[in-house]
Amino acid sequence: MSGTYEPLTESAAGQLITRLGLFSKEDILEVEEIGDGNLNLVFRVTKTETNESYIVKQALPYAKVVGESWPLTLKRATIESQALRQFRDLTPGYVPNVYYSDETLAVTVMEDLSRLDVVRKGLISGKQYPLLPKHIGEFLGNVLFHTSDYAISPEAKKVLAAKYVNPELCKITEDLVFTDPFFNHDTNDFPEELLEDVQKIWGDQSLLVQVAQLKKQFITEQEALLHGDLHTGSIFANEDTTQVIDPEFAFFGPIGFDIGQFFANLLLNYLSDVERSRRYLLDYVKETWEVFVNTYSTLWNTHQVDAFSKVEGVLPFILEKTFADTIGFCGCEIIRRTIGLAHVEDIDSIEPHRTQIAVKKEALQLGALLIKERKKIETIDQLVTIIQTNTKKKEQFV
Ligand code: SR1
Ligand code: MG
Repeated sequence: MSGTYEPLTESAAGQLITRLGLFSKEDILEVEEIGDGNLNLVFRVTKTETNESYIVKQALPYAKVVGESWPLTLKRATIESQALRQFRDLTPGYVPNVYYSDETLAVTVMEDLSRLDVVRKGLISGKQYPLLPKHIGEFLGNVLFHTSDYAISPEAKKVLAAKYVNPELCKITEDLVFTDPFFNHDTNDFPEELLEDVQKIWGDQSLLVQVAQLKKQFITEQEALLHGDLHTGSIFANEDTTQVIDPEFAFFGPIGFDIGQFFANLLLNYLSDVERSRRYLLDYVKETWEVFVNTYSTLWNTHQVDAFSKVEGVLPFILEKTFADTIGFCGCEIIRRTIGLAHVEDIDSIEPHRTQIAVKKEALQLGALLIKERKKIETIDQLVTIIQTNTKKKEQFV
């Protein structure tokens, strides 16, 4: 089916669905480009008679958020469809169905999830998703265990990791999450009222040493298959369902990265509301960690293939390391979403402007604190207390 690459139009997206036999030639189709992310085209193709629909996602050969001056590999579409299928095999309830993928066209055809909310949008509007932490904790526990050296042989793991070599997308994260926000780089984007706080970050040598450690871990540790961009815009949900999408940044890396990115995006939403406590978001952080630990530990005790599985102290060592990494990666994500290239609506939409600035200052302080203190925080309850006692929200809502 492939031919040569060209960006799809709405009518070409509809024709693709018909050619695949998902709808017939007689069907009247409505096609809409609904992509609001940083990188891709996303079409919804709906059969008007029944309202059934499919999503056609296509990678563009450049980063949409910047423009054609930032070329980007189309291979990410193959990584994404491969990862979606892999995640669905490991956690069938939490990932949409992929019906078709084409490497040349950089296209993935998948289940339409528009019956659900994009979690970021829902959280901004004050909605709650009580099962989100359980579902994401189980998703993470399963994927991060089953793709690691503790579940598969070292040979199988290396063969699998080779399928997820994703240098260009990893470079984006290395630059945008771990490097640029910590230096005076032209990709950064922040209001002038933050300059003093930002300069404090750039000049904080002890912070920079810690960020360098985290960046080194991101680059060198191949613990398991990561989603690679697990923010709340990569998750759809309602009160009983959760679906993880968009793993084009997938690669083998340190497992705390996915958990930390998820926590950071919950916390940015937590900080964004200066009128209500949004305590439930701290409960989500706590429950996600607890469910992750339970899921991972159960799999460790029942599916471990490594000789060290029964040695007392090995699992706690892994979990302690992952916890510290999670907190550190969480801090980096909070800082980059506040002053780096790719922002989040949770805090960028705060009005009035002076409140937005106050929240952003708080986010920067919290991010730096988490990075620096990560190895001293021993339990998830301590983490929650530290977040509460180091943000102004505490003063308002206790
Ligand atoms: C140029 S891409 C900017 C950001 O969008 C993606 O969703 C990733 O988070 C990336 O860092
Ligand atoms: Mg994305």
